[in-house]
Amino acid sequence: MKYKKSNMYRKASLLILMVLLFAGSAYAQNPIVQTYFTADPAPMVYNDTVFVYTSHDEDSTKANFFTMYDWRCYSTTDMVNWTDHGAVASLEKDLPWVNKKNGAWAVQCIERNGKFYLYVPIHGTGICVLVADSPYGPFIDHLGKQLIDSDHLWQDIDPTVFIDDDGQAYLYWGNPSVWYVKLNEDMISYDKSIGDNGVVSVEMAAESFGESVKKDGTLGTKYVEGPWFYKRNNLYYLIYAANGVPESIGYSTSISPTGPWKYQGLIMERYPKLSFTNHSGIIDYKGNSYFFYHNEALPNGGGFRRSTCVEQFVYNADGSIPSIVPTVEGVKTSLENLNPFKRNEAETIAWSEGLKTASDSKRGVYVSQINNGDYIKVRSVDFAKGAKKFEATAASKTGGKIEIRLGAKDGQLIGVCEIANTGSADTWKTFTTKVEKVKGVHDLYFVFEGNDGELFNFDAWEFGK
Ligand code: FUB
Repeated sequence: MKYKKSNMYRKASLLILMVLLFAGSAYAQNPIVQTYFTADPAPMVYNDTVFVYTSHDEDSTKANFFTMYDWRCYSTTDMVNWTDHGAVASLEKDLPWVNKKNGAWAVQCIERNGKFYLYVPIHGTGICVLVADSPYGPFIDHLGKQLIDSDHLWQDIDPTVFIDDDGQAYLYWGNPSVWYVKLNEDMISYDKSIGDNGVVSVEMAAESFGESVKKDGTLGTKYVEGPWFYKRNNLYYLIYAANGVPESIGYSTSISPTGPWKYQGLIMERYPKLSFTNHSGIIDYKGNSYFFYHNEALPNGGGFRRSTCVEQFVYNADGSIPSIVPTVEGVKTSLENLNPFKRNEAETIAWSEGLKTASDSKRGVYVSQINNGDYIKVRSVDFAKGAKKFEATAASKTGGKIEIRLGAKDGQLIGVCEIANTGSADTWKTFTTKVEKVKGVHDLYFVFEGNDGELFNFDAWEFGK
């Protein structure tokens, strides 16, 4: 009886936990991108902005395996509204010498002296590096060949890069072991005098990466793939996918950038709706710490259709990382309010349903595939002493409407902006409407209305006083 009761309580608490973790919620913030399947998040803080570079799982998976052609970029300054910068590099366009058009796996970008270095693994081919003058690209392949081509082929994936205080940069990578090189200052070559022609193989010891028993009964370590290398308060951290498939996230620390590493335990365990892989990145931003990972929770999601998520956390006093639980709610509080009295990109989104984004060379990225009932939520918009009018830049073959609402998809309606037929889906015009005077901070909803089919493309919006 006692057992039954406690079992019942356990089941009930588990159910409540599941509902809290994964039920659709008005406050859903995870995954942070709903327009595409994005995996392997690699955050970068630059100029007071967080950029997240992601790999990209295609909507339609080929041969029941990873189907990945390009790498995408998103940015935020408030940790809840994310601006889509589109695909910043692709195998087809930027690495034409690579024979395969699939295999654009986990990426990381880093800035050095005003240049941006994008380390991209191509599954089965090695790791390349592309260089740009801006975090948005265009990223150029100056080498025309792999940076890392160590004959580990399948294993040469998941690069992570870090520049130490003394200026020495390190590139770690690997599945199912870890290797590193010491990058030269140009960031596109490395010191060949150490290890095996420059490539150092990290000793995969149980005290460094935790002990695990393999399927064949032999002993190995918990390390699988997806390393993320950084330093905080003079301690070096290597976090990584651990524990076999489905993957958990574990971590090790060292007082030196090249080890020896000491296994510290798991950060994120396996949970339902996480995919069979997990891949993480950690940053400190505006005094807070954030843990990025991926799940498979979007509609039609799966192991090969994953989605980037983020959770805020607090380091323990001794620098250890607490156990982090994946949530739907994600980051609870916006770090700053959004100013509606300037041009805002329509692709700056806290949450959306039914949409995609597209881009062209003149407009950049815009919101596309808008159908009746789709919507965009933008969080923490500060209308200050009041907005009186609204304008939207859109292009349409048919026309439609934008309902402007506050607080919820069916919240207070403050105005309706009619989008007329502009002649084509890339003929852009600005449409204006009066709105009920709004004051203070609100979550803003754009709810799209119209006939069947695609209504219009939406590039930007702005309120007026
Ligand atoms: O996204 C493809 C692969 O899945 C990554 O390289 C691994 O880290 C795993 O997330």
